[in-house]
Amino acid sequence: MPLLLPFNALVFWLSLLMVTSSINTDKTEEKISSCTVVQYSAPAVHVLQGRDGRDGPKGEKGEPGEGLRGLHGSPGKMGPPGIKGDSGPQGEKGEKGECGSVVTDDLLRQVTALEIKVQVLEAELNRYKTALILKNIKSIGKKIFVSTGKEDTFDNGKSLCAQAGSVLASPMNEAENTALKDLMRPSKNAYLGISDEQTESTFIYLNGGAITYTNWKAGEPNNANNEDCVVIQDSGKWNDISCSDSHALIICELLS
Ligand code: MFB
Ligand code: CA
Repeated sequence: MPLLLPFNALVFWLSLLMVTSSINTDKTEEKISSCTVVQYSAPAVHVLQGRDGRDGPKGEKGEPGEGLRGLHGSPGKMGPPGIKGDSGPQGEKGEKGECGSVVTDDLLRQVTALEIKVQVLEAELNRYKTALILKNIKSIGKKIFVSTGKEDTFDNGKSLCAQAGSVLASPMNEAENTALKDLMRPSKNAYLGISDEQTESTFIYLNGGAITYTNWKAGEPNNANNEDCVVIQDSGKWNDISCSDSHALIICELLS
């Protein structure tokens, strides 16, 4: 029984103490040889080996151990761009630039004068445009129809319009046809930029393209006496007439 062991030990030591204290230590050697040796043997107590006890309470967590150094891992993902570095050292001086224009006070005065002239011209142009619109101009879509106020032959009319960088008017839809009709008053007829001079009965524009819009008067074109040119009448209807034997109002068209 575990409790006996310490008790036995106590008895042993007390016994030993008693014996040693009863011995006079003056004659040390003689005494030692005559020491009564107390052979202590614990009563023969047959102590049975106990079973292992239950596990004790879990100990505190130990310090982390140092495992074996792992193998070198593969490179990780590209990290975010670093913060902007400091400015580098100043670069070398560049090549001399081309000579810039010197803006002098005189140049500024000239520019200002030109700006004033442009403004005057724009105002004058607008006045003429207003006058012409009231008298001889019709703007329709991308076209501007300008009446010369003159009556002439087909060929002379082509030349007159060409002098102003324009061509004889050719309405390509009802809106343009109506604008021409309104512009030609009080004339009775105005030449169009259309004819079948090249191929009888095949009417084409002056640029050679086949016509895409017509507004023939009933019974026309009748090619009476070989009529190869076309006029718009004050009704807005079309008629084929002679290109040279007749005179009609000349109306030109400009692309705006
Ligand atoms: C015809 C016409 C012809 C001439 C003639 C005076 O119509 O087709 O071109 O204008 O009138 C009736
Ligand atoms: Ca005719």
